[in-house]
Amino acid sequence: MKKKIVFLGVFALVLSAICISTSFAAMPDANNVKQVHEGATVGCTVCHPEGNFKELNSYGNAYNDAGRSVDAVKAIDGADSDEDGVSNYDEIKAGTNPGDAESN
Ligand SMILES: [Ca+2]
Ligand SMILES: [Ca+2]
Repeated sequence: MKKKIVFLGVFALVLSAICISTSFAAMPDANNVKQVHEGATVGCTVCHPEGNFKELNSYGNAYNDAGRSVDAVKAIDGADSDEDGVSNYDEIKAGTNPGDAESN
């Protein structure tokens, strides 16, 4: 019983470390968006579907294709990556999701 508890504790620690390192890996990208859109609230779901951070949404794909940089954010600002009728720029400024057509 004690071995199972120790195993589960170690497993939880390793899983936490993986989750934290994955989040930090994406932080430069979120910071690139924040640098262009000062004051914007930018989370993981700007580039990833909710609950699936291994995939990219339409905005994440556009940002990735443009080179994952501050210049990439600027280059795709005028586009409407999720085709909901609102530009990426306007969505980020408004706090809606530029990679989710249901959010506008
Ligand atoms: Ca849009
Ligand atoms: Ca949207």
